[in-house]
Amino acid sequence: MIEDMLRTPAAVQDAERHTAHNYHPLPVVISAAEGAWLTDVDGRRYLDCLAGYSALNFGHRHPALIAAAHAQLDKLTLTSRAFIHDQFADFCRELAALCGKELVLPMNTGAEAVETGIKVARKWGYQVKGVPADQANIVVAEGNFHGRTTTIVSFSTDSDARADFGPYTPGFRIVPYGDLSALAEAVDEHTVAVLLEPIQGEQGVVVPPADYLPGVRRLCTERNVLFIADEIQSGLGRTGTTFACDQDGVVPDMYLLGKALGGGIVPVSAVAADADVLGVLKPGQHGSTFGGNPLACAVATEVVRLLATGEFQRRSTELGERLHAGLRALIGKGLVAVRGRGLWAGLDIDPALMSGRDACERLMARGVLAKDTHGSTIRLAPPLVITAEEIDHAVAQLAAVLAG
Ligand code: IF1
Repeated sequence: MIEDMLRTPAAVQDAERHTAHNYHPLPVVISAAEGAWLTDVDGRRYLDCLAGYSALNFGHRHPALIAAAHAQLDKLTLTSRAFIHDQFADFCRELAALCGKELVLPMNTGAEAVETGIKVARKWGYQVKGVPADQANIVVAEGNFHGRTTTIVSFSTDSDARADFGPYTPGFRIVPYGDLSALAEAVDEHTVAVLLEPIQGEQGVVVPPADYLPGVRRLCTERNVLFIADEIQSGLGRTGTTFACDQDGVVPDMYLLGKALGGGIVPVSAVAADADVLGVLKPGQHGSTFGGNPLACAVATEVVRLLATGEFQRRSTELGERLHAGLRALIGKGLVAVRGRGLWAGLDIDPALMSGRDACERLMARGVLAKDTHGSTIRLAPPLVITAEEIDHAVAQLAAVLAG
């Protein structure tokens, strides 16, 4: 029974006893995983429809990624950037090629990539564009999620993410997402960058109008402003193309990457851009202890090679059509809206029926794990190794939950 599944097992109570409560996880304790499937401490299996918020695009413990990690663990794991190591050149060259950019700056978490992008854009603004000292502004979108550092939450419009973390970092302007005229209005001679998610993940997998990203690209080119695309969640195959920007034929000046770049094994993030942008950084001006470490590079290079085959992008496109067709059939049967691209969907459940959290708890009782974003919205983002039959199974469980 659902009640049995949702009682707080001892293992959950134990995990929660000694930690800050900055999350409200589903009452499940995972002990093993493979591909698209998770197993909890009691041996129950769940289909993973969150994939670590798109950090597990290649599934849990992809054999090629695990092999790359094992091989590197037996050789060299960390040098710091004070020295060079033999995994670094391949990682930077192959990731730069995947992005069509000249240079890569490796970091660890997505937020670090975002912070790096902000610092590089500001320095580029002062040293290349000629913006007066400390006058740079960056335009961002309402509903953004770019991480949780104090600078990043300074421009968040989510009160939970922002409240009581002041004083806030200045230099950011917030405009409605998808509104080109508001963006044109906000960009002035001191604007150094526009920072956007090509599809807003936490806001509920919000896809902008078809002319938006091309319009942003044109505006940034015309006004000599850097277009920074945060592809940390939307990138690396999730939407059916390598980058979400590819869907609209748009190439940003800077890609921010993370999550799946680490293969679901190690935290790896990176900024990719041409030398006229990333070249503003000189030794001693930016860095990180673990950024670009040998283990991270070995795994991430294998991730880039998996993406270079195009297999995961094809799967996301083809299986994404199956997923979205199945979900659209539920509109009017408990769903009020479905958004997304590829194997990424935001579902608005009729609020009169249940909350997103309720739906996720009921899905858990049926062996499917997903995550609500806000209110009665849930996101589905399974590993790209999911099969057609597993997609049908997940949609069937959702239909049963909605049918009560
Ligand atoms: C949490 C959300 C998702 C991101 C984009 C940068 C980052 C993220 C587009 C920062 C991270 C994570 C953070 C995690 C849950 C998850 C999340 F719910 F918070 F908003 F996916 F939507 N840009 N998103 O999505 O990357 O520093 O975390 O590596 O903080 O709860 P990070």
